[in-house]
Amino acid sequence: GHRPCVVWFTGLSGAGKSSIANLVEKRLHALGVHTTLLDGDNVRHGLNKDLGFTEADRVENIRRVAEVSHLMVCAGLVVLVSFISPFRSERRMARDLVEDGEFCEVFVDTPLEVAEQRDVKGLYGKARRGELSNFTGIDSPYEPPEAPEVHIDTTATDPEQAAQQVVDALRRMGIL
Ligand code: GGZ
Repeated sequence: GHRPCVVWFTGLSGAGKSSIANLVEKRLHALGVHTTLLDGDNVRHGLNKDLGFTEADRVENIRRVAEVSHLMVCAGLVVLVSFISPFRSERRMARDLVEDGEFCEVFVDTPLEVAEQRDVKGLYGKARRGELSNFTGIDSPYEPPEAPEVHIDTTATDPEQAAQQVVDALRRMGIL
């Protein structure tokens, strides 16, 4: 058996949060763990489709995601959450909604230069050209976690190794 928890991935656009979260989910399924994954793709097109990328909208985006995560933890799931979630105060709020030891913050640490260099979706280019405003790292802030349960340096760790680090942390925490 396993205990429910929130695994909260934070990092810049293009840092690799969703890739790692998907690999963690695969590993958890292989262990028979019931999971759910919340990310921009399934939340910003539905529940949060009224929200954009101003500071107020990001705060509300994360507040709703934190509340949904809480509900899903109460239903017994391991909830994988993958959003930039740029502000410490909202990540703190998400943590405080669940019991002690039920929140695993994963900092997917990719330097801005590296994410911008990759620019998989061309969004950094648009932001630099002024075609997209309030872009995280360009003209909107990102506050790195001070004491995450897992800190992944993606310049030195491939996604499979990163996923293993998260699973190891869940073991240490007594979730698995
Ligand atoms: C940051 C933006 C923006 C702006 C669109 N700033 O790399 P992606 O495309 O797939 O992930 C980014 C995603 C960020 O949404 P989140 O809900 O995770 O953000 S937050 O937690 O701050 O609310 C990016 C895309 O949306 N995107 N415009 N201006 N990312």
